[in-house]
Amino acid sequence: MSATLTELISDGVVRGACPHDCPDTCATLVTVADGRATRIAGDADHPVTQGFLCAKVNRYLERTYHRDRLTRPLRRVGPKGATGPGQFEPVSWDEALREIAARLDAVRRSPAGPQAILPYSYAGTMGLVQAGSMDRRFFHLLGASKLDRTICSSAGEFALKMTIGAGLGPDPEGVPECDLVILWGTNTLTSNPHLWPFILRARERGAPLICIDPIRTRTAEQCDEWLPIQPGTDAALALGMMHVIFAEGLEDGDYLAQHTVGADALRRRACEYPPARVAAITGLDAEVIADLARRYARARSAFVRINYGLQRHYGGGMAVRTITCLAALTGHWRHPGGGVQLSTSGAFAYDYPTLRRPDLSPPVRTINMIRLGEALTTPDAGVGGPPVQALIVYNSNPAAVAPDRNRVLRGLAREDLFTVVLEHFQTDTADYADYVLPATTQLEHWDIHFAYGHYYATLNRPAIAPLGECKPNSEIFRLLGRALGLDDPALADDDLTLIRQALGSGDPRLAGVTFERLMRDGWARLALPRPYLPFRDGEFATPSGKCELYSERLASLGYDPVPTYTPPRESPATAPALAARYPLTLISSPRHQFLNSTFVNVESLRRNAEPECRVHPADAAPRGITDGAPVTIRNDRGAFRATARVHDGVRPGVVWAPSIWWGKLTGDRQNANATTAEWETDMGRGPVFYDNLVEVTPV
Ligand SMILES: Nc1nc2c(c(=O)[nH]1)N[C@H]1C(S)=C(S)[C@@H](COP(=O)(O)OP(=O)(O)OC[C@H]3O[C@@H](n4cnc5c(=O)[nH]c(N)nc54)[C@H](O)[C@@H]3O)O[C@H]1N2
Ligand SMILES: Nc1nc2c(c(=O)[nH]1)N[C@H]1C(S)=C(S)[C@@H](COP(=O)(O)OP(=O)(O)OC[C@H]3O[C@@H](n4cnc5c(=O)[nH]c(N)nc54)[C@H](O)[C@@H]3O)O[C@H]1N2
Ligand SMILES: [Mo]
Repeated sequence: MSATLTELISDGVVRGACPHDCPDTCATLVTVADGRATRIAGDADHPVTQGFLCAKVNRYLERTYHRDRLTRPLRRVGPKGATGPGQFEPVSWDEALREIAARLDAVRRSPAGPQAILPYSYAGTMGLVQAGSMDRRFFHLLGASKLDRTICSSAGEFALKMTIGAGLGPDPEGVPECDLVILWGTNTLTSNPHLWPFILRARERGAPLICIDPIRTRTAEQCDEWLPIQPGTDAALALGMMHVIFAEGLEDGDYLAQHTVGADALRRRACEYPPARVAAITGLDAEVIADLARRYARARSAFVRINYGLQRHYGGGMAVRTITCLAALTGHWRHPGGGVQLSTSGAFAYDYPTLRRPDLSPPVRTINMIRLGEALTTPDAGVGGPPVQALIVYNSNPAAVAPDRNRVLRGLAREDLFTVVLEHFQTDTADYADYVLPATTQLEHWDIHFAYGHYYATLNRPAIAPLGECKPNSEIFRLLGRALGLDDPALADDDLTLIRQALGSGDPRLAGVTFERLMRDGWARLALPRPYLPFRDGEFATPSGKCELYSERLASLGYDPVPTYTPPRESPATAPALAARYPLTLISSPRHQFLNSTFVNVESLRRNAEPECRVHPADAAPRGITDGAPVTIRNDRGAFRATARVHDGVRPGVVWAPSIWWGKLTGDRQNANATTAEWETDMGRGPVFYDNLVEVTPV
């Protein structure tokens, strides 16, 4: 593989893809001189990237050439979890691979068997080569436990599947033509900034911008209206809107009749949610709710962007399902920009089965990644079968990002757990590793990307040679496979072969999206109209072919088949006894300058920053919290410290701690996940990071 890799690297401008977990998946241009990357920029010709990168990825070279980059394999010599010099010693790749293989082989051959080995990965890179092919083949052939990768989007994905059949939504390129924008549980300017220019064009043509968020984020500040909803109550708001729409005959009867099933059942359900009741649940005025419903229904083409904020609560799945039904009620799917967008990834018909080869796996148990703490601290891993004895982490930093952090750390600290971490940096997780293996960054390896906020495929070409002894994940798994004596030909495919396999599904949406074209242009639009209106004529990807307002499948799975409001687990209204001790809801959504826990160690992005917590003046005063004072945020699961920012840009009763800090880079070595729970959402087994009651006290 390295032969093709080096042959294709040369000075000049190299086309790539931003690897990060973000809807925008930008097309990048990396300038290389004397083998060193000197500049990274967004491709001005790409219709969504439009020539700019975000605050973080503009610093990608600083991150890549960071003095702390891991460049050699390391073996632990100090105690688990400690940090600093003398913790690890360098070893050769040969030694590291041999020793890791011997340990994994011993687990595999023990009575516990290969299921005692657990992979742990998420979306440090979203590329299919480095995050969804050779890794999977390796673990399947090993017979390791499977990981349910739920930590971000599974509640909403499941809800979309049950309602519209797939992760499809309005094309951003149609957004300028919409006449109303609702940013619902999303901080667009921080987490999806390349959507913003399209929204501004809609506003220039007269579309008002409404933001529904308990926090007055930088996005809410830029909108025309901010509706500070009580967290976790979005489904109730959507049902209240439906109530008004049906009661006033504002629905699109034609679209309902032709392209939905269950309109009558939904109408009956909506009857149960008059604005006065919804006002009591959501904390918004009844008139505001009715007015929102009327403006939404009277719009010809309203663009609703839901993102992940409203999914991080117990009722997150139902919330996504319910809001998604609004667009069918009003027929907004008919027009450019109209509809509800959560994801566009369902259009990327790459050949996932060939990449991942699920057929190579014996029947094994599955462990939900958001229950890592339980999996590592329970004899049967919480699901039955052997305890987890070996953990292989890549593309993720669970010691910082997983819920119930203290339990996760207790698990990672187990002396009898063998842990390998593939990383760029010595993260909180890497501090618990027995071996740390240095991985390449996006500048140093091949990959191919889908997107979840637009309809363009992107190729990533390596711009520079791997730093030091770094290797791509794909290569590390090939080498580990060889060291373990796994000789299946599936482990022999090189990275370019994997890319060609991804493109080889034969699906018409990939027509013309060829390797050669991607090599030339860097990116290509899927073979879809521009803008793409996925449900203009119905054609939903559900069993009925319609938008399933009533879902047989949900009924058979034991769910309410009709959209409903599922309250949060932890809120003053639903858990009054708990709220008497912990009255505030903590939202730990992304900090503008970080990408989950990535970039936290990049100095220019952390300059002068410290963990912060926004508290409303009405909550601060009775607690004696003053602006700038250190506070402790706690509940029964744990505690962390932050500096209070007393600020009216948050709903009273809600506090905001922008995240996700590395524990080791804070004063108390903690972060917001000390307080979050391992509960699963109503659907999709997703996390409930923001369904989290706490108390805040001055230190
Ligand atoms: N800069 C930056 N960009 C990112 C990321 C990052 O860490 N940093 N992370 C990336 C990833 S992995 C993801 S999943 C996305 C996430 O990005 P978003 O989907 O935007 O999700 P969040 O930031 O989790 O939440 C968005 C907003 O939802 C609000 N919110 C919380 N609870 C509720 C609720 O119950 N109802 C409503 N209406 N709003 C609520 C929060 O206050 C927050 O402002 O962003 C991606 N982009
Ligand atoms: N409290 C709280 N917790 C949250 C969230 C929240 O909003 N609040 N958000 C949740 C969400 S939405 C998500 S998606 C998860 C994200 O959780 P993770 O997917 O774990 O994301 P990151 O924290 O960015 O960690 C990714 C790691 O992968 C590494 N990496 C990147 N590229 C490569 C590569 O090519 N090879 C290897 N080996 N490593 C690589 C990076 O260096 C980084 O340390 O966190 C979740 N946790
Ligand atoms: Mo995410």
